[in-house]
Amino acid sequence: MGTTLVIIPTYNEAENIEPIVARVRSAVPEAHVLVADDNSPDGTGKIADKLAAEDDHVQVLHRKGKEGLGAAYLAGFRWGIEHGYGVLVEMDADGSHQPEELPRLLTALKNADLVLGSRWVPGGRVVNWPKFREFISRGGSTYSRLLLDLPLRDITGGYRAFRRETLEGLGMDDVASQGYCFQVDLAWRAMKAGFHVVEVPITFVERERGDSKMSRDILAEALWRVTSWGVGTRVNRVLHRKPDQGR
Ligand SMILES: Nc1nc2c(ncn2[C@@H]2O[C@H](COP(=O)(O)OP(=O)(O)OP(=O)(O)O)[C@@H](O)[C@H]2O)c(=O)[nH]1
Ligand SMILES: [Mg+2]
Repeated sequence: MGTTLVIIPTYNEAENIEPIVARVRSAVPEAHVLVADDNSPDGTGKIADKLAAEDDHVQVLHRKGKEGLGAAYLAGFRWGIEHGYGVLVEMDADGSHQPEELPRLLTALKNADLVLGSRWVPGGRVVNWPKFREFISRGGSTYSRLLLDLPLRDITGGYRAFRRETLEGLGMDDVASQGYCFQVDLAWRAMKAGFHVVEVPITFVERERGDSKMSRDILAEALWRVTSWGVGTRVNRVLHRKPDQGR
């Protein structure tokens, strides 16, 4: 499948970046790491530079300012594809996505085009997550599943492994979603493009250090985009229905 690049987007993760990179390096020593930092005011980018100077498997993509998770991942994916990586992994910096589970995702990718680390399939779980977060997350996945007709349980999760061909084939160039809905967008595009998407159970651990970037705006973006995609698809289906269909 080629070399794996683990992309870790960061915004103010100074306390988390060093331990997470160390865990990735020891869990999957052959993988490379790309930290995609949005010029974090807390100096995360400088710490990442230090890690990169000490380890040739670690690189840093410095971006000019906070532009959202989606934009950081798209830049990271493009960087990875340009540099010839065969597998591109999404992973949060805050320890919620355990690097020790990455070998299982990579094994599953041998028979898939995209692997989703999933909290909501049998064997998946969340640790220390407040009930309201679980409610929002499960609700978001259920809503997206029903509206977009997706046979997936965890559509908003951000622990994923893509084959490069999947990213090249799902039409990255016009992705505008930024927050959680970026994850829904990519999963939906991959399914629509006919790729084989597989869910692997993970144990998602609530962040212990640093601040959440979750916001009302991010939730609102997900809600309106998913709703408009779902409604748009249904309207299109009705408009383009042939006379003998729908009976
Ligand atoms: N580069 C970049 N990274 C971001 C941005 N927003 C969030 N991130 C990173 O994306 C990952 C996920 O963000 P979190 O704040 O952990 O979001 P969350 O997991 O929903 O929130 P918590 O449950 O509180 O952890 C973390 O590694 C963040 O540092 C951004 O605008 N730019
Ligand atoms: Mg988090």
